[in-house]
Amino acid sequence: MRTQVGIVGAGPAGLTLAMLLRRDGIDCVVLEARDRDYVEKRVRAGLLEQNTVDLLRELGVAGRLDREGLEHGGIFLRHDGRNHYIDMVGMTGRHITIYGQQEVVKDLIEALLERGGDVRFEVSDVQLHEIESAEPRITFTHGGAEHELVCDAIAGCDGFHGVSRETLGEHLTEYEYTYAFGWLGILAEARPATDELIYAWHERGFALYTMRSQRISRLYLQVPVDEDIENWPDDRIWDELGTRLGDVNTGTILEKGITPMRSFVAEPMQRGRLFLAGDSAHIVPPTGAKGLNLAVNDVRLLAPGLTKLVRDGHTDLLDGYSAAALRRVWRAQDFSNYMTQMLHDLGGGPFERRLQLARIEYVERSEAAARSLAENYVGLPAEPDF
Ligand code: FAS
Ligand code: PHB
Repeated sequence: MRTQVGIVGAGPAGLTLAMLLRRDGIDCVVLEARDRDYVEKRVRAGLLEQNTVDLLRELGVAGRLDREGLEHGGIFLRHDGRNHYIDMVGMTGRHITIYGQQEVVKDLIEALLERGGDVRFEVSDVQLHEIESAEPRITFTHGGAEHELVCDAIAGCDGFHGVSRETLGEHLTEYEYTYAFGWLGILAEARPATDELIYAWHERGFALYTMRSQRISRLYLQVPVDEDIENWPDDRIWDELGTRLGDVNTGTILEKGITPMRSFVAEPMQRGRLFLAGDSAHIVPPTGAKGLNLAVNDVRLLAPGLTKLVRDGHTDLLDGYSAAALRRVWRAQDFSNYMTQMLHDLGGGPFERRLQLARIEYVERSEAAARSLAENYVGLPAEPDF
């Protein structure tokens, strides 16, 4: 088979890229290991920056987002039983929107297929070949048969455990930082007791109150990284959330799981005709809610370069892709680390805990500190090279 851009992975990065390329009349095929039902039900992120919402609107896939998404103007920082409001729209003019990642993925798949897009689910044995040639190839198995896809370029949007970064192996410099704790996250049939997110500093550890709708709450607790979910029966989870967050509405827990926390960046995000985007190149701790938004930002920067390559064979735009994407990746790494360091029990003892409270109180008191947090949280404006 022949296509112009081969895309590995049907997550937010791969699907948004396919929409951008098809809008430019560029032919592409998306290869996804899981089945459609699985990727449309996989619970992950839930917070969209203004840039991400703007791009989804521009692509004409924000109808349901605009109807069902919850637009927020700020967040609460909580400690010592008090909530302090950070008025982000007041300070930046920009909003964040709560809308589940699986809903974004569902909307993108529906729109892509409606517009004649080519998404192959349940592929396996994906291998990338001759990525340094002008005709890189992808071999894979689908429907019990082996296939070969010849492309002008390949986009590796297959997440942290995918095959794309592996293919670049020794050519990459990897930066990694692992936290000694994780997040126990729950999805619950319970009306959120807050209209906007609460990030809580508590001597027993961090907690986050977020939601998916007026009926569905999403809550997170800091737990040791090697914690066993079996040790957390539902009532213990609700007790601990109540202790750290104060007023919490309980309900049926629909889903619970523990996610490790790490920061990871692979550089450069391209080699030859293979371009990494999203979690395949970088992971951020979810405290800054940047994961999904960075994936979308990467492909916003990548698409024009791929279009130019296909149309006139020039790589000048693509040559600057990695540097541009990494500028925002490191900005997000720094911000996510800042939020994680300020709000979690890092195990450093009472002096460190007291320092954290001093940092939070500085954000509460100083317009400059609050504005810096706000502009990073809502996402710095999108630019051609950032
Ligand atoms: P994805 O991982 O979303 O998509 C990659 C796709 O590639 C997957 O569908 C996978 O099945 C497919 N794939 C993998 N290997 C393949 C192969 N060899 N062949 C074909 N297909 C292959 N971010 C937040 O901001 N807030 C959160 O609360 C949050 N929670 C998270 C919880 C978990 C458990 C995880 C893992 C991440 C979470 N994130 C969160 C971050 C998350 O949102 C990611 O940043 C986002 O999914 C990145 O999107 P993609 O880069 O498209 O990768
Ligand atoms: C979520 O809604 O899942 C969410 C929101 C903000 C975060 C992390 C997760 O920082």
